[in-house]
Amino acid sequence: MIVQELENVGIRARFASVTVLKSVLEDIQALLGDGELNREFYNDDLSAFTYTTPLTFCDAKSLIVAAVPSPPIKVVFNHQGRPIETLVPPTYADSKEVDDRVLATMRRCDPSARYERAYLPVKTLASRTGVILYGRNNIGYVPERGSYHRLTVFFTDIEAKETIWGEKEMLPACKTCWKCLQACPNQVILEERFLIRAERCLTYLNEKPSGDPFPDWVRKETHNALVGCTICQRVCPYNKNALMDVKDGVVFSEQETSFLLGDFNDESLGANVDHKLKKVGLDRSIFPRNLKALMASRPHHGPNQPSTSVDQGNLF
Ligand code: B12
Ligand code: SF4
Ligand code: SF4
Repeated sequence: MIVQELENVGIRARFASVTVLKSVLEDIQALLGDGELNREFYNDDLSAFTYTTPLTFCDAKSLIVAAVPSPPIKVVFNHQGRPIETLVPPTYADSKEVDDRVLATMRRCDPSARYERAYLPVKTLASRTGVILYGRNNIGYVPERGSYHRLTVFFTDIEAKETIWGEKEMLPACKTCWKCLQACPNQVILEERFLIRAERCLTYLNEKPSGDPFPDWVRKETHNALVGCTICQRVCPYNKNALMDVKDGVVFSEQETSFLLGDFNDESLGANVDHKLKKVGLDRSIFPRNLKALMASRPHHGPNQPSTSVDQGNLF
């Protein structure tokens, strides 16, 4: 019933008993044991997951895993008399909105049940429950709908009628395609093994605090989004029918842009800037590094010439 209701609003979802948690932990630990997972990356990004029911919800019986379509967002900065249009890729801006949408649909269906957000490696769960297939780029693809989805997972006290817990599967289209591997600027996607080298991914580097400079081997022309990276999804033929309209986000004035670039130190702008950033799922921690890198990656437009409008071919 819940799965069908979610499907009716365009969300692919599956239930799984909480007994699968042990298996999720084993999947991650096996890669660590084999030495495939980089230890620093594991400590930074994966060590905070907890593979048990929460203390506040010990009698949770199952997990609901969901994939929700997520659009990219346009963010405009004004600098030296010209607008600079940038992109926030899918999944950054809408975490609360996505969770609220899934929760509202579940509550409408079963108001007496309890739901609590879970913090788990959600691609592994979504793959083994059949919500997604893995692309060679290691991103989750909803069959026929593509990769531009945010994944989320909730504990609930509803008993799972059946748990499908299959093997992780690759998108059949990837068997004869290497486009993402060829396009990745940082050689993150490999021929000889499935697991990407996440520690080299542009996203891993540009989500770090701004005080961490990009390593020298990152080419300046490869920066393509305010945070994250869209290259391996944009070149993917399986996504060709999944392109979404870019949603308008926020516009930063000349002063606010200079403030974010660190050129203009007037903390009275801080609250407004923070509010705008929050609207698109960001905060000041990635500034000025990412904006400077993005500006340096663009062809020069001349002093008063406006940049071209967001071109999906270039930016998304
Ligand atoms: C850590 C993390 C990162 C890291 C590492 C990414 C990675 N691939 O692990 C960094 C910072 C690099 C990153 C980057 C991005 N991320 Co990220 N990230 C996460 C996070 C927090 C955990 C992912 C994780 O568990 N990694 C650990 C590895 C070991 O797990 P895994 O990739 O699933 O690996 C499995 C497979 O390799 C499989 N496997 C092993 N061998 C084989 C062999 C075969 C044949 C097969 C099929 C499978 C298989 O086993 C592994 C374990 O089960 C999740 C959120 C969450 N709570 O889960 C978001 C998440 C995965 N990220 C997401 C996104 C969108 C991105 C970016 C596109 C950035 C962006 N937003 O623009 C890039 C994409 C980079 C890429 N090519 O994967 C989305 C993905 C949505 C989707 N449709 O899949 C998530 C789910 C966030 C969300 N809530 O929606 N991310
Ligand atoms: S670009 Fe090709 S290999 Fe990469 S995920 Fe898409 S279909 Fe698979
Ligand atoms: S997100 Fe960018 S850097 Fe990371 S694997 Fe994809 S193309 Fe490579």
